This record gives sequence, C-alpha cells and structure tokens, in this order.
Amino acid sequence: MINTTRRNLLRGGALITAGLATGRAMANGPDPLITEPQDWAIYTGDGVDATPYGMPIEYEGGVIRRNVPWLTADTISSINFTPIHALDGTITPQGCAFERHHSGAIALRKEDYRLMVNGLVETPSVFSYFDLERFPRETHVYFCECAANTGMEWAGAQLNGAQFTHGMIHNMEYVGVPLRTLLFEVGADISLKNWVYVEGADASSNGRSIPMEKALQDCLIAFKANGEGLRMEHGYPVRLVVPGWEGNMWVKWLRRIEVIDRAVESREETSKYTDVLEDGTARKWTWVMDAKSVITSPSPQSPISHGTGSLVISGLAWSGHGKITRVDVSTDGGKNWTIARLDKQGDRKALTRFYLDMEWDGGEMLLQSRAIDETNYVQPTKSQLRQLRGENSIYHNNCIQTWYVNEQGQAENVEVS
Ligand SMILES: Nc1nc2c(c(=O)[nH]1)N[C@H]1C(S)=C(S)[C@@H](COP(=O)(O)O)O[C@H]1N2
Ligand SMILES: [Mo]
Repeated sequence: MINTTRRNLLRGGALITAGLATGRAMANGPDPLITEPQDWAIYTGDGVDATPYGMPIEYEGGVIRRNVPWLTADTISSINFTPIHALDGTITPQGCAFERHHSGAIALRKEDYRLMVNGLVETPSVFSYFDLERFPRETHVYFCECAANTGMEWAGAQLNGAQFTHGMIHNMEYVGVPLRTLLFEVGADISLKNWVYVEGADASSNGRSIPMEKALQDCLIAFKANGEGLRMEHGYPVRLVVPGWEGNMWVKWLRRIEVIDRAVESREETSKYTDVLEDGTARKWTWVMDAKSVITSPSPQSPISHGTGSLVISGLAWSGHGKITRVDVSTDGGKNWTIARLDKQGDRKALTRFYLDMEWDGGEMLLQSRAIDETNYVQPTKSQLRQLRGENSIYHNNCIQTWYVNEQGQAENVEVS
C-alpha cells in the first residue's frame, strides 16, 4: 500500500484523480523514492555545529527580497519587496522582510546608541540602549506597510507578481517600551494639542510629526523583532513602531523625540507620502492604512502547479483601523463572492491569513479578495478609489487586486472594470 497520503485516506484510500501527484507516480511504475533506500537515510547528516545561526535550506533560495531596478535611481535610497507569494502564515521572517531606506541602512552599536527626548518636557533626557531595557516591556504583532505599496497600480495593472504589487509590507512580533512610558518619564506636556516629532540617526533622519493622542495610544519603542534583535536594515538597535499607520512614520535608528506644540510639516509629510487629488490639492495627514487584502497564491509568481481538483487559495488581509473581521474571495472578477476562512480571528493592526479551499475545474478565473474590518469598512474596487481620489495618486492605494488565471494555472496581473 503506497496510497497513504492524507488526501487519499480522506477519500477512502482509492485513487480517484489521475491528476493527483500520487496517481501520476503510480501510473509510471514503482516510485524509487518509496522502493529504494535513499542516501539521507543511510548516511549521517550535518552536526549541530555546522550552522550556529541557521539560513534557509538552499531549496528555498528563491524566497528572497527582490527589487524593481527602474523604480528608483539607486539602491541607497530605494525599496525591495517581501516575497509574500512564497510565504504562508502571518509572520514575516526578518531576513526577507521588505526594506525602505532614504539614505541606506546604517550599522549602529548598542553602545553608541542615544535617544534624546526634549522639547515641551520637564526633564530633557538622553537614554542609552541599556536604559531603555530597564523600562517595563510589551510584546505585540503589527504589520508595517509603506504608503507606496501598490502605488504603481494606480495607472493600471503594472507589476506582475504579488511580491511587487503588495510586497512593501511585513508583519513582526515586536518587543519594546511604550512611547507613553518615556513621555511620562521625562514629564512631557501630554496635552492633546501637542505633537511629537521623531527622527532617526541616519543621514536622511526621516523626521515625522505624530499627534500626541497616537503617541500615547500604542506606539512602541521596539528593540526586538520575531524574538531576536532588530536586523540592521530594520533599524537596529531601536525603531519606532506606529501600529496601523504608514510605514514612513516607523522611524528606524530612532535618535530623538521632541515634544512640540505643532506639526513640523517635514518633507516626508508634505511633498512625500501625500496624495495629489484631481483638482491639484493634496490630502493632508493620511496616516492610517485602510483595510486591504491580496491573494498570494495562486498569483503570477506562484502559479497552480497541479491539475484540476482540490485547490487552496491563500492570501493576506490587514487594516490599520483594527481587526479584520471578514474576507470575501471571487473567482469571476467580483460578480460572485464566497466568504473565505480566516486562519484565526485577526489581531489588531496585524496581518490575517485567509484561505478558500475549493475545487478547481480547470477553467479560467479572475481572482479577487475583499477585506472587511471591525469598523465595517469594505475594501474598495479600483474604480471606486479612482472616483474618490482621481488618477494622480501614488500612495495609499488599497484597492481590490485582480489576478487572471488561465487554464494552465498561470496567473497574470490584470484590471477589471
Ligand atoms: N531613519 C529612517 N527611518 C525610516 C526610513 C528611513 O529611510 N530612515 N524609511 C521609512 C519608510 S518610508 C518605511 S516604509 C519604513 C520601512 O521599514 P523597513 O525598512 O523595516 O521595511 O521605515 C521608515 N523609517
Ligand atoms: Mo515608505
């Protein structure tokens, strides 16, 4: 008996579909992987000292960040993309999480790290890394999405892969000290008309103004991600986490927090990261990332690699306003919708994994997903978003994405009207 895969057991042990992998193996005669002893079962493997710090096995070598060379002038002030088409679950490993730098990633030792808190405070203070470690800590999972994620798609279906259309996002478990703890420590004037201006130690400094209400609510001064120190490219040793708000505000290599009575209106919050409307005016203070979702598989870089029958459709949904409560999936370009299965009830301001377990008849599909969050906000179509915002926008594009899947199972980025 070699038909012991779960699928066959579920169906009473009978081989029912020639398209199933086990069916094909049977048809071609005995499978040497089953009938012959294999080297890996005969010889011993690597010792425990071979990889003191592990890397993905070489067969996963394609699960890597990629960039789009024509998108930016150089790699110092640039972006690369998370391979979301090849990941599952919700946590993004730091080693393949997208990076966005305005002046390159810097190497800053914990010993050389200083965080100044000044401005409208009773005791202007400078904290070392080791000082920060002595405040009570919290652990939270949050997504970080660059406001430019999906930005190229305003103009029409552009980039052929979920990694490139939606990969400016990562989702990590952070350990850190609430920003409010430090504000209380220095005796900050926390009146709600005040702001905090935060900046990084890199050459760009990436300064941003954050309203006091948000600073007191859930911002974290984070020093661990997914259990270990932040990677250099994500702001080692300390970054600011601004849950649900655009990635640009998540200042890396955080060096200064100034309590101030007005917004600074820095470059990053005026000429950048704002959306120019049809009439030439710009939307101001568009911090929250609205509900959004994308099917990660099948997708252009992750085609259907098997025949008809059981097909797992998988994707990600998130909302800067809180929890994802429902995700719908359409296989016909938005005419009919089926409620997808959420892997677990969504965490606040974190990625939620959804699945639709279906039978594929081998026909063409126009795959879409639509996220709904706890505020009952429904992810808009591209035309709904264009009606509101016109065609000039780049940032804050949370529209429904469409993948065309052909009869061979290959997928392509398309737009449906
Ligand atoms: N100091 C500093 N912080 C920064 C940036 C930067 O260039 N310098 N880039 C910002 C932008 S635009 C984004 S989208 C996020 C990206 O975080 P990541 O590189 O960990 O993905 O960091 C933000 N924080
Ligand atoms: Mo960004």
